[in-house]
Amino acid sequence: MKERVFSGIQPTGNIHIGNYLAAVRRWVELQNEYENLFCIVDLHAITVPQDPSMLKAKIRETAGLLFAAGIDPEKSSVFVQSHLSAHAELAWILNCIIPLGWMQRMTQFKEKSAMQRRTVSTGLFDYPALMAADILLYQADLVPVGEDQRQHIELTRDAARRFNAIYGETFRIPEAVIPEVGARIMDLADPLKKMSKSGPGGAMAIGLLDTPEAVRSKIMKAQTDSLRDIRFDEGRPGIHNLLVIYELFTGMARTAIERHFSAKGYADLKRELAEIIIGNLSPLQSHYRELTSDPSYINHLLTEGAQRVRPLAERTLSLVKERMGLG
Ligand code: AQP
Repeated sequence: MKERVFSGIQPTGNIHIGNYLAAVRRWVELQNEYENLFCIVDLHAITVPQDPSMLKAKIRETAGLLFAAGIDPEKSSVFVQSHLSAHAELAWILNCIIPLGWMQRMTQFKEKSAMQRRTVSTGLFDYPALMAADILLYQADLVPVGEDQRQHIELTRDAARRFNAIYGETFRIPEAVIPEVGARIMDLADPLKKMSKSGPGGAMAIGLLDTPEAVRSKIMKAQTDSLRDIRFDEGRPGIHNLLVIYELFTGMARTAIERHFSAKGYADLKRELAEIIIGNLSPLQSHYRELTSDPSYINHLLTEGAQRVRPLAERTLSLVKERMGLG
């Protein structure tokens, strides 16, 4: 039996190179080794306001980009969260066993609610319980994510242990798989914040569908510092971020990168990096255009994905209900 991988992505904004390098590209690499489930988490997306027609389009765009990046529908099930009501049902059940104090510690909610103030929804607060439901529903072993999701996965593990302790062994305890390099690609305008699809820095995130001109313009405007030497130094977040992106796209060793740029300046690094990103995104973009030329094809793959995972979700949900005496 292969171990099971589960991960999700929100259909919000434009998928960026942070999502790609820390999550999507690694999902592609794991495909042969594991059983894979990748979920487009539209119920998470609506924790902040979304335009309905835009959301529908972004769900298809996200799916198209996953397939274009190399997710193989023969090896991986890609599906939409709202196609399976079991996610919301299990989230409600988990709400009833997760202590409020655990949820109040979640830093992502604190950061996001501070930005939204009065418009903040109860759903945004409850986001981690829904994420726990997503993962536990499929009895996932491994959850490959970026660094920003570490705390949510800890909460998922705690919720599963608590449920198992109260009602008997029900959930497998999942493990986060977080890359050593590139787990947190930073925003180009503010390298102290993570690159984000929907956050305030969204305009300076490099989208997988960005044109070469847009990539060049964003990279050339990226914040650096007033020093000159080009080396990996976490104390210099702007230049460090650009070097990490360079490292991940080229696969070069850090020493080789530093040697390569030893007699060059920031403008050279930015110019080269922009061309490397463009070169990496170009085949993905062509593949995306081919895949989406017939819009019904993506819908078909998503329907098939949901059909494949439904029995797994239903099995867990009925076990949970049985254990709790529901129904
Ligand atoms: N900057 C990042 N660097 C590395 N990994 C990242 N991830 C997100 N941002 C970075 C990882 O990508 C996967 C999908 O996450 P998401 O859909 O939540 O993406 P987002 O860019 O974070 O999108 P939003 O809409 O701006 O959402 P918030 O602000 O809620 O996170 C995950 O594995 C994530 O870790």
